[in-house]
Amino acid sequence: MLYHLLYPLHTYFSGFNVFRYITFRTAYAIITALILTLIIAPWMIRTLQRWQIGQRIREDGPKAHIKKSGTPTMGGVMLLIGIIVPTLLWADLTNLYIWLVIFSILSFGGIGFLDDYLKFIKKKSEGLSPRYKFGLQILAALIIAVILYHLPAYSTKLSVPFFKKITPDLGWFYIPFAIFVIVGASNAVNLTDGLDGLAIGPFIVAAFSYTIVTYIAGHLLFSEYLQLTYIAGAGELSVLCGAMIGAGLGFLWFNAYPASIFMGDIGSLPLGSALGTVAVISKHELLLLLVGGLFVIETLSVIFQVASFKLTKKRVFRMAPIHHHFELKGWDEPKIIVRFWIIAIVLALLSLSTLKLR
Ligand code: 57M
Repeated sequence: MLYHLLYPLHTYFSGFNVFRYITFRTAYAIITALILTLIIAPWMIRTLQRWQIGQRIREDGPKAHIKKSGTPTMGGVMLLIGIIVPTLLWADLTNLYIWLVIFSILSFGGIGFLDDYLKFIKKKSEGLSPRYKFGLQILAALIIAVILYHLPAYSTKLSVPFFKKITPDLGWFYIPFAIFVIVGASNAVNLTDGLDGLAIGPFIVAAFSYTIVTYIAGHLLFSEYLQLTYIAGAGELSVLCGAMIGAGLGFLWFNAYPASIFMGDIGSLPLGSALGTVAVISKHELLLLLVGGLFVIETLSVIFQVASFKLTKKRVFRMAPIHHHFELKGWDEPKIIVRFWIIAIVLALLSLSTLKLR
C-alpha cells in the first residue's frame, strides 16, 4: 500500500523514489513484521491462556514433553498477521503472485485453524480427519496451480538444480506436480513442529533463501547471468519472504526453548504452503528439497518408519519423526534443536550455491 501511496510522490520529493526498490521494501517488511509480531505475542499468549487453549500432550510421546502440557497453542495467528500485514504495507498489490501466496497462507491457515479448533476448543483429540485435512489442502493447492497454469507468461518447464540445460516441460502434469510441492511442504513443516523452535528456525532459513531466489528470478540481468528462468514480477515475492523472516524471528523469540507458545496447525500448515507456493511461482520447486532439506529429512524419517513397521514389524528409529529418536537417545531438547538448525543452515547455503553451480 505504501508503495502505491508514496512512490508516486517522488515527482515532488525525490526521496520517495526509494519505494521503487524491492530491496528497500523487503528490508522494511522484515523490520515491520518483527516489530508487529513482538508486539502481538505477549497479548496473544495472555489471551490463549485466558481462553485455556493449551496443548494437550500425548501419552505415547517422549516423557520429557509432559511438562509442556497446557502451553498456549494456535500461536500461528500472530505469524499470519505478522506476514500478511507487512506484505500489504510494503508490496506492490497489483502483483498477482503476492495474492496467490496470501491465498495459500489464508487457505492453509484456515485448514489448520479448523483442525486446532476441533482439537483444542471442541476437545476432539484427533481434530480434522486426515481425509478432510488432505482433501481441503489439495483443493486449495489445485486453485493455485490452475491459476498459475493458465497465466500466459507462466512456464510449465521444470528447472533442475545443478543442471541448467535440463528443463523438462511438464505440460498439464505441472498442475498435480505443483499440488504435490505445496501440500508436501505444508505437511513437512507440520511434522517438524515437534520441539521448541524446531520448525520456525529452519523456516526462517528457508524464507531467507527464497528472498534471494525470488529477487534473482525476477531480475532480468541477474537471472540471465545465472542462466535461471526469468519470471517477470517474481521479485516482488522478496517482500513477502522478508515479512516471513521478520514474523518468524518474532515468533521464535517466544517459541525458543522453553517455549511460551506453540504455533499449532494454524501456523505450521500455512508456513509450509507459503514456502511451497513461492518455490512453484519462482520455478525453483526442486531447490526446495535442499532449501527445506530439514523438513524433507523429518518427513522421510516418518515414511521409512511407517514403511519398515508395516513391512517388517520393526522400527528404523526409536520414534519418528527423527527429532524424537534423538530425544529417546537421551539428547537434551535444546541440543537437538540447535543441531537441526545448523543442518538447515548448511543445506540452505548449499542450495544457494546451486544458483551459480550449474
Ligand atoms: C504434528 N505435532 C506435535 C503443537 C504444534 C504420522 C505421525 C508421524 C504423525 C505425528 C503427528 O502427530 N504430527 C502432528 C506434530 C505436537 O505439536 C503440536 O502440533 C503443532 C504442529 N502441528 O504447534 O501445537 C507436540 O510437539 C511438541 N512441540 C514442542 N514444541 C513446539 O514448539 O515441544 C510442538 C511445538 C506438542 C509438543 O509435545 O504436543 C507432535 O509431536 O505431535 N506423530 C508424531 O509426531 C508422533 N510420532 C509417532 O507416533 N511415531 C510413530 C509412527 C506414527 C511414525 C512411530 O515412531 O512409530 C510423536 N508425537 C507425539 N507423540 N506427540 C510421538 C508420539
